[in-house]
Amino acid sequence: QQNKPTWQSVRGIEGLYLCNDFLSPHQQSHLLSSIQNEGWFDEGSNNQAMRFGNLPAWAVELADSIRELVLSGDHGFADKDCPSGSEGSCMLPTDVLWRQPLFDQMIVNVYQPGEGICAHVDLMRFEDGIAIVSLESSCVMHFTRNSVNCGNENAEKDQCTIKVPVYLKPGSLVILSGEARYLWKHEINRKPDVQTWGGEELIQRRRTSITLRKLC
Ligand code: AKG
Repeated sequence: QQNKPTWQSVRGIEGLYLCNDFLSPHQQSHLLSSIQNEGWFDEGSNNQAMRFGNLPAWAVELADSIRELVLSGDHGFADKDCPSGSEGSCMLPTDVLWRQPLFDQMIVNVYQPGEGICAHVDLMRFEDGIAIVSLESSCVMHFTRNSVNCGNENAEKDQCTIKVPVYLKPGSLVILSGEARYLWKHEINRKPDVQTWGGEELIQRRRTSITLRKLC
């Protein structure tokens, strides 16, 4: 029996929500076989697949379960911790939550040990409300933002940047909305010594992620 999924917000990053136990091990295997059956990665040289418009049935199912989870309202946050416009559902503004379809663009990324993704804010051609599902390997995703108090041009670059690590387990779901989506960059640097959590270096395996977005 799978525990009831629980949400966490990330201190200091408005609009970043993490559900660590979103998918059971069985659901994770089902997703991985669905991806494998698509044949996108049969040639070992491919590490990314992008789909626009109608998504495969398994991805629509995944999107439905994200909406259901956000709607279930069991987030445990005080209203003050939910962005305005989210009216009780907290993790996503109501207009995002009820748009149809919730997502019409998907990227599946496959990372070998040592591989990651550079710091970026997702393109403005995508609407607010982005979901990232992690599979196979844990990793640390870093979020960075320039400090608003850093107007002094002599200040060291490091002093100007706020960097927040977030631990992503296989089966976890991240929602980026509002500031987390528009003002914070996210990156995964899997070079040795960077992927540590609780003082321990993470064991790196192949990692697969599914990113779901909606075109403007
Ligand atoms: C992207 O494809 O833009 C991502 O940020 C992917 C993030 C991930 O792999 O977890």
